[in-house]
Amino acid sequence: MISTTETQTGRRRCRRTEDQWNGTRSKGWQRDRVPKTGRSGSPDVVILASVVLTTAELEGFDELGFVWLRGAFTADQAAAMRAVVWRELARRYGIQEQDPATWSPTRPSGLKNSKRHRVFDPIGGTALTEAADSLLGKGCWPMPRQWGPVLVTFPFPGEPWVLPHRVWHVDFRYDNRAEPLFGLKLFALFGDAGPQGGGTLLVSRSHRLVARFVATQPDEVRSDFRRTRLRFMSHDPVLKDLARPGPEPGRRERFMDNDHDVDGIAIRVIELTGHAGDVVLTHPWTLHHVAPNASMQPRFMRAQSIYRAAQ
Ligand SMILES: O=C(O)CCC(=O)C(=O)O
Repeated sequence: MISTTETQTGRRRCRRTEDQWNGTRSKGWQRDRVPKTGRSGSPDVVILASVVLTTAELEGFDELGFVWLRGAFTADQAAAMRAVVWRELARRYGIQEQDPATWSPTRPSGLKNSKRHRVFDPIGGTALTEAADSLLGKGCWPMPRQWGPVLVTFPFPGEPWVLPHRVWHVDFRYDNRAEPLFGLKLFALFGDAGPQGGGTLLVSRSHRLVARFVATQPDEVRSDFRRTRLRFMSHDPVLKDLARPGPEPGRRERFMDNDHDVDGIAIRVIELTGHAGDVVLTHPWTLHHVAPNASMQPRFMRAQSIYRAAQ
């Protein structure tokens, strides 16, 4: 768990402390929060006013590289967001919600009005704020001014779903220090996303692989984003295989139904399926990839990086 402390010089410091809470009763993302111990006498420990993530969730984030905030905003708020986006899709592309024949291009871009529309403000509500406080420390990260690109993926008619290979990536620099946690990547679903319905693909535990790999690289390599990405993806046979063009029989099952051992770290590809209003926070070094949509419905999401404030 992370709390904010004041140093003797008065500078704000964000640090991880031992767990002080045993919040457990789940009601959507909300939980009862009961302080177990209070060591306010210690100069390094400040009892937080509220903490949303349980110990298990924080441990899950450390282990797997992501945490789900189910129902971080409401279905009605998500519906209002989709309405704004459908209006802009109609204006820019002539796309009509009720007519799938008009759902082209598959990944419409440039949805600038929707991007800055205040209807998306609920993404930054209490659930997100408290979870990011738990992970980065209260007061240790600025709230983004908007929620990143509006990512719509329409179904690819008649095309089978295949596990992609080309651009497994992270969005944060490799020359960050691994500790303390230097940011979060947020994925906010504002429409339901079922299996093979365009949900982003993540490699669980990949943040640990990246951290281990970059620690072996000289500074001049780590500061070269492209070079480090290529070196990382080719440094192990499993990752090489993931980045190799498919489809091939069983590739999806191989990577998504089984763990793969990469020198003691068991990775697996998972799909971000969920409901409108769900938010996923990932470690900044969690490897991910855009996915095809083989369902009948568009996938609606926003994705944004959250950065730790400079200390
Ligand atoms: O649209 C998607 O699912 C992929 C998003 C992504 O790769 C990113 O935000 O970095």
